[in-house]
Amino acid sequence: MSQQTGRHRASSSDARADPGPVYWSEVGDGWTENEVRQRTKSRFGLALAIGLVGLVVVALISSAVSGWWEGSTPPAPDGRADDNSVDLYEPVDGLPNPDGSETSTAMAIPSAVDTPKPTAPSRTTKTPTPALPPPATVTLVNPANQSGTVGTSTSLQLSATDTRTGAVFAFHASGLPGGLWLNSSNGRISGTPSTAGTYPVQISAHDNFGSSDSVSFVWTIAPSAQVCAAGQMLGNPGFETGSAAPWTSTLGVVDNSSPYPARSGSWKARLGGQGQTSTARITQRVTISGNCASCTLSFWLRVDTSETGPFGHDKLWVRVLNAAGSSVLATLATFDNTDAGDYVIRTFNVSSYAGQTIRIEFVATQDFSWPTSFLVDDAALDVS
Ligand SMILES: [Ca+2]
Ligand SMILES: [Ca+2]
Repeated sequence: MSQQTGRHRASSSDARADPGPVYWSEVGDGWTENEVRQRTKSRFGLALAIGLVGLVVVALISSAVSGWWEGSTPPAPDGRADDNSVDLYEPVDGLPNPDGSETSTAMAIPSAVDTPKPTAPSRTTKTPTPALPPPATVTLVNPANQSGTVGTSTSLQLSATDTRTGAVFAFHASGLPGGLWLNSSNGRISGTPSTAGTYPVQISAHDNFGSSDSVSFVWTIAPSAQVCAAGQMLGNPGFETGSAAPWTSTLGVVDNSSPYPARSGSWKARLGGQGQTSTARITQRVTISGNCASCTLSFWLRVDTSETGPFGHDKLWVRVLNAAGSSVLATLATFDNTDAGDYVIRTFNVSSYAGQTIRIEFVATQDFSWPTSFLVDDAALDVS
């Protein structure tokens, strides 16, 4: 049940005036009926204090007002209970209204003066903030290390994914081997490598949302496939120039002296024969063609010696050194004074050095007495 309260509009100083209509709030102005009554009595007390004009009149007002309030629990004047309106109510008091339109009936002033109570403003629905699109994350697939060959066309397709749909990628690359280029739109690297080498490559993919990813890999480009240039690779193989080049030797190795015969022509390499402690050497650097299936080193060797015993005192080594001559890759053979005899061809398979630059070396040592001469002639490095 709604609480009904009222407020009196009449001026207490106008003792003879009709108190006028009463605003009858059916709901919610915070006054209880008793409070209204109490306020009315206070007004009555105030009128008593200031009004010596006439106790009778005051009493009449008091009587009228209190008479109305006392025991009066009128229905909603407009007959619409609990409609949350404010009604004007003219109590039956027999006094003229302030505007002279005294009515002595208990009729409610029609609800034409009803003023609907303002309703609480409805809570407006907050416009939802549009959801942020999901973050875009680019993942660029690492193509792993690549290899290629100079002169041989190649291609590599880059691939990227994005967490957002509708991504459009732009690819970039740095450090590509010469001769290769990247199509930044479709991510395809293609071309023909021009220079052998090892290339650290960095690639990246950028999407249209501002995200990117990058990866690195190594692209190794091998020299162009070589064809074996068949033939004999050594220069001045029979020493007939009368000097060492392109061999490199210690002094006096290239020799045409007698009684040490050449195997062919007039010249040969003579290592040792001094009869005192010494070392003689002759080497030649040579590059063996790649892709040669067969590589054979050969030379003719004659050993003349003054040694007579069964022991090797004076020696000859035939070796393969690296290009710089700083390390021994292989010792092909070792001879000594016990191998004394006329020219015999000696052959060695050096196919494992195809495609490399090596040094062929003959080196001989002598002990302190009884000389031994190692005569080398008609050397050859045949490849095919
Ligand atoms: Ca010769
Ligand atoms: Ca000796």
